[in-house]
Formats: sequence, structure tokens, C-alpha cells
Amino acid sequence: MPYPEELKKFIRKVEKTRPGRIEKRKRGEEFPFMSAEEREEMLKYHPDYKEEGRREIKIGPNKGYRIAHEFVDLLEAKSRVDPDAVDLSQVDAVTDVLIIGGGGAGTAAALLAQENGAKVILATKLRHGDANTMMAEGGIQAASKGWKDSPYFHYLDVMGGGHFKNDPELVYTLVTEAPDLLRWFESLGVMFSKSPDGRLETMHGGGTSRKRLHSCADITGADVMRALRDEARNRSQDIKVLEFSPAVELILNEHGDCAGALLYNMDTEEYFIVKAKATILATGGCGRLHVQGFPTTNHYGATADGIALGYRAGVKLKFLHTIQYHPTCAIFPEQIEGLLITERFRGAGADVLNVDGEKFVNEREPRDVESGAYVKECLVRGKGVPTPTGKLGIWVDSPMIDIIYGEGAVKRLFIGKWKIYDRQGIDISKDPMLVYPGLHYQNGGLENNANCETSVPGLFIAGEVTGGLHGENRLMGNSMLDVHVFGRIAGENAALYAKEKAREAKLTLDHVRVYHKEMEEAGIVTDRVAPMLLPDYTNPEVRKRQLTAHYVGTLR
Ligand code: MEZ
Repeated sequence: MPYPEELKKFIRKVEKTRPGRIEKRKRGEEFPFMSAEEREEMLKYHPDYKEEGRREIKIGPNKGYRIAHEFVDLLEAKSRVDPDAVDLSQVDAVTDVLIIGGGGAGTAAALLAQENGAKVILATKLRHGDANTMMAEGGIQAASKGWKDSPYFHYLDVMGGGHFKNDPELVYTLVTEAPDLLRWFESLGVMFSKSPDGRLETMHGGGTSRKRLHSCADITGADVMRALRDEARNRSQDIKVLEFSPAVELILNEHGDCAGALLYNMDTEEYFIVKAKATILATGGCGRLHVQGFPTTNHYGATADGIALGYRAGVKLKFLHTIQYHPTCAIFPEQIEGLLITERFRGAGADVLNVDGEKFVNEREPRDVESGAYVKECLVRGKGVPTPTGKLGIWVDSPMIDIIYGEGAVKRLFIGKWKIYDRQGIDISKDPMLVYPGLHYQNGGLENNANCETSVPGLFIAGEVTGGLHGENRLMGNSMLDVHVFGRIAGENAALYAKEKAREAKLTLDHVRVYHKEMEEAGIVTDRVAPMLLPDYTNPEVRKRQLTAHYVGTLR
């Protein structure tokens, strides 16, 4: 739907302030960054800091920890199966390494496990590549320009972004492995955006002290996933991919080691058992929990399944009290609500503006601060742009990019986004986009170390399901880095574990029995089951929240 007249009148205010803003840009005048104290103050408007949004979990290794109600609901839920009804002597498949999740982390893990001699089964809930990785837009951080940047500066930025609460060892691994990861991607055929002399293009992201964001236009994740998936499919002798086969429970053995998983065939509605010497959880994030009713940028299957599976098996949670709300998600037109408007727009020079067409925050504050500022502008200062359906938004002035880089720049640099808006009758090289923060990333998750090991022997984890690396706030471009750096490490270490350490013993689901008993003792009476697998949009409570752009896009 093109912008209606009631929004066009606000767009005219944006147009009116544009020449003055361009002049200031030419003079190098920036909206000032906040001081540390001002940032602290601004965070009060961030949804994570809303105490009534969370409650204590009553059971499991983190009993007493306050996290979002939606996570507690997921963890205070029963298994989808009755452990007494599962015959663990009937094993359907045996493998060295079972990988649960077919996004970037899972697929990178599969490749490295195979290269280290393992036979691999990769089980994924939807199609191979239906994952948040595929939807990543803005890029990947790596200190690739030695003379201006180094892993040292990258390290400091990551720690600062995470409020210095991050696990330092994980951060060290992330930043030192980053340049090699880019080389690996290129060897697999990922096509990064480059300048005419062949050097990687770089850009600033929120909270980065150097330009180190690399991308494939604004469809970085799609290109990375294409290359990884092709490579995994080329190795089909050793890597078997099971689509529409989510895990519903981890299986342990009598030593307490992880020994595979109970999977569910979504086509036939049958359960089946995969026994494995090592298992990797790479199930991704949680956007479809719609925490506090927020729309999401995440793919349809992002229901935090791995959190439920790992926690029940005894793995602790870390930093799950913080969730990332991406500042710029489409709020209008409603058909694309939740659509990610990549931070690259702001990195490239698009101003963010209130209802008067005025700037109110620097576009490159860390994400949590930036989101807090938008919430404050709309809900406290009364400066949000009202949408025809009663919501409030902030402008991202994308036409600035054509003015700065020359006509056609928006279409060239942001072809993915340009096309989606074009379908709605909006040309974002001429008109700005209306946004509001949306649920984007799970900053925390299950606890791991830099070898991707968990407290359960034989259980490795990688990617968004983990917690510790990003502390309390992830910086842009570090998720594409995280999932692939640690996906590779998990794959290699799981293969070595399978070869050298795995112990044979009887399979058991006793941990599920113990968990159910703990629920009973805590007085939790519920018919909820977890993992959720898919969001239930037939439920009016869930439907009220929203369908996102990705969903609409798929139907189109
Ligand atoms: O890392 C991200 O989440 C990212 C790069 C998102 C974006 O704005 O494009």
C-alpha cells in the first residue's frame, strides 16, 4: 500500500528538514553520541528493563532467575512425549555427529565435522536454510584491514557493546577467528561486495570504533547460506540432511552423556530416534515467542526449541534476561510489520527522524541504547509518527543515500529492501521508511565454553542458542560471525569427541522424568508443552501479536 495522505503530510516535514541535514553532513557535523551516563539513563526505556515483563523460573539449574514470561512459559512446560511411552531400544539411525538445526551454525558445523572424519546427520525443523542466518542483511564484522583495524579494537567494541559482561574467552575466539572466516567464506563462493580495486567494502555499525562491517549488498545471510548449503549437499555421502524433522527431546545415556535425540517427522507425524556419539544443538533464536508482544524479524521456526531441550538436560542459562530489540523494523505498511530494516541504512547515512522531521539520537549508538531512544521518543516525548492503524513510528530517511552516493545508490546497495517496498507501492529511494523496535536476537542462551562444550558431555552448542559471548547486548554483524566461527569449532570438536571420547551405554530419558517431577513438586500445573516447534497463529492471543514480513513474503 503506498503511503496514504495522512502520512504524506509527515513526509513533507522530513523533506523540509533534509537540505539542512545534508548541509550539516557536508560540514561533518554529527548528532552527538551519548555519554556513558546518558546511555544508562536511556536504557530505562528499553523493554528488557521493564520488571513486569519477567518473572522467576521455579525449576531447573537456574531456579530463581528472572527472565521474560515467554521464556518461563517455555521452560515450565512438559515434554511433548511421555518418556515411559518411548522405546529407546528401537533406534532408527546411528551416526557419529547429530546436528540439530540447519541454519548457518548447524551447516558450518556439519562441514567441519565431516572434514574431521565424522558421518553426520543434520536434522532441521523446516527446510535446510530456513533460519535467521538466511535473513541476515547488514553483514559480518571482521578486522580485515590490518593497517586501520585489528582484533584488538574489535574485542574492545564487543566488550563495550555487551556492557563488559561478556565472557572474555569467547570474545577473544570470536575476534581472532574472524578474518579467517571471511577467507573460508570466499573459498566456498560467497560473493562479498567489493570496491572496483577488489578490496572488501567496509562500513560502520552501531557501537563500532572502526569500519569493519562486510556484506553481500543487503542480502548477506542469503548468500552465505546458499554457499554453505551447496557445499553440504555436495558432501551428501557423509552429511545426511533430514528436513521437517525437529528434535523434541535430547537423549542421554546412563553415564549422563548426550547420546542423540528424539526427532519428529512433521510429514508423517512419527517420532524417531537418532543415536549419536556427539550431538550439536544449533537451533537458533526466539523471535516467534513475541516477547512482550513485539513483532519480530525472525524466521517462522524461531521458537527457542534448543533452550527448552538443553535446559531440561541440565545445561545452565546465561544472559537470557536480555533480548535484542532491533531499533529499525518496519511498522508500516502493516503487511510488512517486523521486517528488518538493516542497520546499514544508518551506517550509509540515512538519518532517523521524529514526527517533526528532526534528529533526536545519533544513528550509531549501540542497539539497546538506540532502541531505548526510539521508545522514549514515541511513548514519552510524544514525537512518534502516528500510523493509520494507531501505532507509532520513527522515520529512516533512506532517500539521503541517493543524495550522498548518487542516484540509484539505494537500489544498488539495498536491492533486497527496495524490492520488498516496491511491491507495497513505495519507492524508498524517494520516500523514507517508518520503523519501530522489534524482536531480533536472543543475546543470551545456554552456557558453553570456547570449545562449544556444555556441562553435558557429548553435547555441543553453537550460534544463537548459546549465551555469554555478547554479554547483555550484541553489536551488529557479530551474529553472522558468532554462528559461523562457533559452528565450525563445534563441528570439529564434536567429531573429535565422537572419535576419542564417546562412551557406549544404555539410552535413557530419565532427565525428562526428573524434570516433570520437579515441575510437580513446584506446583506447576499446566498443559503447555515444549519445544513449541511452530508459533500458533490460530491462537487469538498469538495472532494478535502479528504476522511478519518474512511470512507475508513467502506467501507472495
Ligand atoms: O547483526 C545484525 O543483526 C545485523 C547486521 C542486522 C542488520 O541490521 O542488518
